[in-house]
Amino acid sequence: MTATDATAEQAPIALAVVGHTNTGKTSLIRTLLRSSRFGAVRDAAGTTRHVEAATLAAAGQAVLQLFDTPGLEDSIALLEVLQALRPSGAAAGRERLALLLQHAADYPDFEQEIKVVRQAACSDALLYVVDIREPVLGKYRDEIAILSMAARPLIPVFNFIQSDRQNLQRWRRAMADFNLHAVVEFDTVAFDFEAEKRLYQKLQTVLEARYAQLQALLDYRRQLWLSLQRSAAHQVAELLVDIASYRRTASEISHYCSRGK
Ligand SMILES: Nc1nc2c(ncn2[C@@H]2O[C@H](COP(=O)(O)OP(=O)(O)O)[C@@H](O)[C@H]2O)c(=O)[nH]1
Ligand SMILES: [Mg+2]
Repeated sequence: MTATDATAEQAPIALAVVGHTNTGKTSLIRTLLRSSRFGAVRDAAGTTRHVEAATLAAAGQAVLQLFDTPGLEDSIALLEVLQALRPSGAAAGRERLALLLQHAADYPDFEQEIKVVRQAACSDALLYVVDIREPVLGKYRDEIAILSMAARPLIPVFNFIQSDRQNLQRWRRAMADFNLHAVVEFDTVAFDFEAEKRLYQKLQTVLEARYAQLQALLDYRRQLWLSLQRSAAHQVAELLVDIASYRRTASEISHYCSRGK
């Protein structure tokens, strides 16, 4: 291994969080950060307009850099544009994206989408967030076709999983058609650590060179989660003891009763 490889392996892993608008991309990052201050979350299209970054660290060492991106809005038209580009080499998808990025100024209608594909092209892996309440529409298939051109590992993250298990099966089958079998179920609202753990484990399988870094993050986050749970249990226990030991004298009660009449 060269010195450059060793340095590269220590660098944080860049993860682009991508997907259609309003699927919960910003919410996913907020959940991972345990912070409601990151970005803006709203039940409306186009809330995130620019790429924003956040870092997850283990014991002071930055491990993951999460890049929140605007929603892909018009993937059908963008895929047509990309397919009309005629690259000369064998790596057609990557070259098509490179051509689009080189000539970004010629495509003002795709300003948002170009921000997304630019980030995708310079990330180590992509988390493709899906609102599984939606049917598997052509525009979502086109999003995956575009993102695949970045030639980066892509992990679908199924969000809103509390809603409809049947749709989840449909989404699983659709992803399998794209050869995407390493998927994650992650409800950003009804969340537990198991989902976060699985996300890191899936990343370990697609980014093998980063296995140790991700394991350090997983172990660290598990400790954090356990201490959060312990302090929550402690507070609940204190509340129960306070309630159990609460006393009010009979004269006080009769005083309240007579005032209530
Ligand atoms: N019930 C539920 N609501 C969610 C979930 N994820 C996101 N939301 C809501 O969906 C809306 C869009 O989320 P946001 O994170 O802004 O989506 P983005 O446009 O992809 O960044 C917000 O109102 C969120 O509160 C989830 O897992 N469950
Ligand atoms: Mg957003």
